[in-house]
Amino acid sequence: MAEPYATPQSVDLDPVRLVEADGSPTSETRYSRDLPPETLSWLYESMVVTRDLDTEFINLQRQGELALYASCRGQEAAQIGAAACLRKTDWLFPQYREIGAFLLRGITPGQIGAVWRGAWHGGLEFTNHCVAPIAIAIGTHGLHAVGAAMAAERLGEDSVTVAFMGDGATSEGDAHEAFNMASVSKAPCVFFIQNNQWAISVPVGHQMAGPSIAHRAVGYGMPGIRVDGNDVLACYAVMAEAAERARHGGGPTLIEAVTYRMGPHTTSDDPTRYRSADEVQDWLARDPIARYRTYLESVGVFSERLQERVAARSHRLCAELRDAIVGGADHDPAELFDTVYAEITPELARQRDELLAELAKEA
Ligand SMILES: Cc1ncc(C[n+]2csc(CCOP(=O)(O)OP(=O)(O)O)c2C)c(N)n1
Ligand SMILES: [Mg+2]
Repeated sequence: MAEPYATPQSVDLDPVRLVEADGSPTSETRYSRDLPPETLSWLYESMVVTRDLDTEFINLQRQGELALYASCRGQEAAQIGAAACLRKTDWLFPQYREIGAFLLRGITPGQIGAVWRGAWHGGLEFTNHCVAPIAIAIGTHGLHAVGAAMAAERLGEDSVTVAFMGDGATSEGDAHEAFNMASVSKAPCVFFIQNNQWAISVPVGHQMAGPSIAHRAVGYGMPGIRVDGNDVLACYAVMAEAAERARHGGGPTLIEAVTYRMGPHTTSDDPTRYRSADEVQDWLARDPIARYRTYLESVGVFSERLQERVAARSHRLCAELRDAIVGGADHDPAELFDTVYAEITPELARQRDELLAELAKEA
């Protein structure tokens, strides 16, 4: 007789929400809003600092200091909520837009800036903070996250891995291999899909025929959950639950954080060519930071002192970024070849020598 299959999961289309767009608490009871005041303020600080640094990145790109930048404006709650409840030893596998998560891990603005300036090879320092280098090749890093989770388990570690992926990434074959592999091997991995409604100019509705991204989890036999990605407390609670399950042998979870990319895809994109001003306005009214600030005011956690502290940190980090980028020394391009393999191959050595010879001619 065939093995019995797992009982199908059901997925609620209504996202988990703890704070309404107007800042008032919802009637949700499965998840808790009760975090210590210091944690509540820290989440706020992290979101605002992320947004301010994001703006500085855009300014630097406009001033010709960076070729390209992908803004995370609008997605601060999703990223901060998801990353803040994890342990520092849990590995993050980012796509490229996760500035908030990078900052939470202690990656410096200059280190993030070097990646966007193309001055360093993909942010190798990120790995010192248990963050994999960014994955521009869409969808590939889901598999890395699953492999790392399976390895951690075999080594007897109780860490989890989190793959941050976009809605568009879930249209890639690699993502589905990752979902399946994670599920059948019960890997301690969480797929955190930021559904920001767009994959460059392709709306999410053109990418799948199913009811939601979270529903895809059903076919793979893992829990799928939709969460309001503009609600930092809901993202925190849902990720905390999924990470806990993964850490204790319960296998992977697919979380769909429903959010919005407020800016263009990257600084090279003009979104007015494919989306309406009304749509953008509609989402601006659901701004994750304004909503959370109103909530903090209502529970007596917001203060002038908090605001001043946040502004001072933003100022310091933006200055740090600017100092690192403008007139900052570039890394030695020869290093590009040193970290591909433990020992350089003859072909890479040939390419390195060719590059150095060309650079010497230019000097
Ligand atoms: C394998 C691959 N195909 C195509 C691209 C070009 N590309 C870059 S970003 C992107 C859209 C990704 O959308 P999504 O996963 O929703 O992430 P978002 O940019 O919205 O955060 C595409 C198609 C790529 N980088 N890699
Ligand atoms: Mg997207």
